[in-house]
Amino acid sequence: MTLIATPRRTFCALVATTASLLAVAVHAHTATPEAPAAPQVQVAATTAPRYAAADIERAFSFMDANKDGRVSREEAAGFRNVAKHFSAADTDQDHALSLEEFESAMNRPKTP
Ligand SMILES: [Ca+2]
Ligand SMILES: [Ca+2]
Repeated sequence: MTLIATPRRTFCALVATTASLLAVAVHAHTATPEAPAAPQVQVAATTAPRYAAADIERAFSFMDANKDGRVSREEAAGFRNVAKHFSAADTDQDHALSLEEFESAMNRPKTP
């Protein structure tokens, strides 16, 4: 009895195991569709001013040694980064930076 029953039981177990393996395989294959990519939430940080207006004004008046409301090239000379970008910041080409010019230069998005 046992000599006959044992192989059959083994066979049945093997079939059951194979079936469940197949089921798992099929399930794994069908149940994982490509999940749609989560929408990338663009943080508004790229458009928000990088410097607060108060900080801009403080820096501007610090550079504006003669307090005429403009930063001349001479006044900017002591500030390496400002001097370096002076021409680009001086959009009206009057050889002085207004607060508006300075502010827009400071908050201009960096281009690679
Ligand atoms: Ca000045
Ligand atoms: Ca100017």
